Amino acid sequence: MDSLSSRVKKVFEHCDKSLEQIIIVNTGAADPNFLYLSGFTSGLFEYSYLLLSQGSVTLLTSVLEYETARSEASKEMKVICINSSKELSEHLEKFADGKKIGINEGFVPYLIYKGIKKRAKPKKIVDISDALLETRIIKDDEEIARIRKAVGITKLALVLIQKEFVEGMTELQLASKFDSLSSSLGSEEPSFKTIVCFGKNAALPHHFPDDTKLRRGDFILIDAGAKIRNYCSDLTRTFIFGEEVLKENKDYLEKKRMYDTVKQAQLKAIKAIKPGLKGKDIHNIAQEYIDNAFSGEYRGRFIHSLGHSIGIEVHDGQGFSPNSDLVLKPGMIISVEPGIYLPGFGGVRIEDDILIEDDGALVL
Ligand SMILES: [Mn+2]
Repeated sequence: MDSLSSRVKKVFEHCDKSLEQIIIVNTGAADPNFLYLSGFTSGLFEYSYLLLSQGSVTLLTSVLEYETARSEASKEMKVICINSSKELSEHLEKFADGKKIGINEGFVPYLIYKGIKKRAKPKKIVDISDALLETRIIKDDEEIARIRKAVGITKLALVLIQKEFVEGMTELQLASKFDSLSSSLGSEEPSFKTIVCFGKNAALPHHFPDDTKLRRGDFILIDAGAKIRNYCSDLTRTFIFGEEVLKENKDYLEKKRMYDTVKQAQLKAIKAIKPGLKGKDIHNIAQEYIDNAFSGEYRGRFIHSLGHSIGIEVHDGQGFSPNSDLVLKPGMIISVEPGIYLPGFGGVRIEDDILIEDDGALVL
């Protein structure tokens, strides 16, 4: 991993030059920036504060997390155990009194915000969520290694799971088999709730598995991810169940054609990825391919963005969407997931995670 101070330095580089201090609060809902800037891979750190300035990183935490923090903290981080509300106020005031401070407004509940204002007495509080996103969207070597490992596990699980397909099984049963397979391959937890769709359910991009039974000729769509030390993967595969005996079936040919169209759209998009292009340029390549295939038969059936940045969060900020002005840069990891959805019939989505390099995209 980059040293902690270099991550902090990068965040400040993306902020307004007049910003003096940053306070990252981890409440009940973990702020991914807290994980990014602390480097911690264990512990909940509820209501802990990271105090960042150009030259220092200080953690204020409770006795509950103190030992975890001490064992995981890099040598650049000062860890302080807070035992009372009064102590918290004292430390916040010492850090921020009269200064301009930055917070990540999306993760600071109003109650905590008021508390910071009252306790720390800053001159001004500004939102730095954009600077945090801009910093985190470029991955360092340690982050890339973790995501690669997570991707490897999910990819392998998506191959091995095919042995488990049995006529009559339910989506829930297959989802549970997938999760246990993924965990046996080393996933620390699913990066989101595993999506399994049979048949026409595959036309619903975020269908949750239920007791729908698998029938011959059905689409099987699985969208799933693993987590390694806080970092996510996100992949999708679509299969046609019992494909080998379906060759002359009319629906089978239609399904196969949908699949091939999505696959082509994905290949074209991946091939076009280059630093300097914008997120929307890549989305549009896939969109136009799908819209124009087979005299427009699938026009308007690709109904979401082509991809999203992946990291600590499975949707780690921006990506390939119709309006994305994100300028592509080496070190970004983004999913590429075109799809075609025909309500009442089924759907196909194929998703891989790519790393942008100097000369194009590397499929992880
Ligand atoms: Mn995705």
